[in-house]
Amino acid sequence: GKQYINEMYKFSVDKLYDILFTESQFMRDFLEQRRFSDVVYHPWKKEEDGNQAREIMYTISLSNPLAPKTAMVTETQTLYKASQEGECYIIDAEVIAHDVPYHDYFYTLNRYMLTRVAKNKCRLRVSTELRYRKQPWGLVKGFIERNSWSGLDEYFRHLELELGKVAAGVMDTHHKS
Ligand code: YK8
Repeated sequence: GKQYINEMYKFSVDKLYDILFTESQFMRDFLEQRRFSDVVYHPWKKEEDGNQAREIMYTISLSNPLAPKTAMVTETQTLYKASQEGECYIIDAEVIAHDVPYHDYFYTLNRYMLTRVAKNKCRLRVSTELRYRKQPWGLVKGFIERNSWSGLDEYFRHLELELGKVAAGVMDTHHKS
């Protein structure tokens, strides 16, 4: 695995959750900048184990000569029941890129940990793992890893940059009073 973000922000943990995990203006703008299209959010649903899960679908555009120009992506997010409003949120996101070479071999698991530091201060940690459904041979594995890590590096560097621009109080939250 790899840790991509470990940052503090000067707003509440609930606001960070709203920014990243609701259909916020921030996310709309960010996904548009990354040229994600046809974004479809399915609602959160409670699972038997008490966690909540939802699916998000979108189309990404790629510039890799070996991949198609666009690919469909399914992102399944699980919000763990250990999460507590005002305190912490733990979300796993399993990301499957369809249509790309070797897509049936691997997927990406991103873990987001949002924690309260003070009333108007929070910390975000994001770590990532590549997971395999079938064991690829060495050459293919190297290929998958190189391409995935470079795409992930860029995505999270950009996300960190944009989050850094969010000032306290600029954005409105809607799930809180
Ligand atoms: C999420 C990991 C791999 C995939 C891609 C695969 C190419 C493979 C082709 C080779 C295109 C938003 C990535 C980067 C697409 C984007 C995914 C994002 C950034 C073998 C020839 C999408 C986080 C995320 C997770 C995994 C990323 C894919 O929120 O290289």
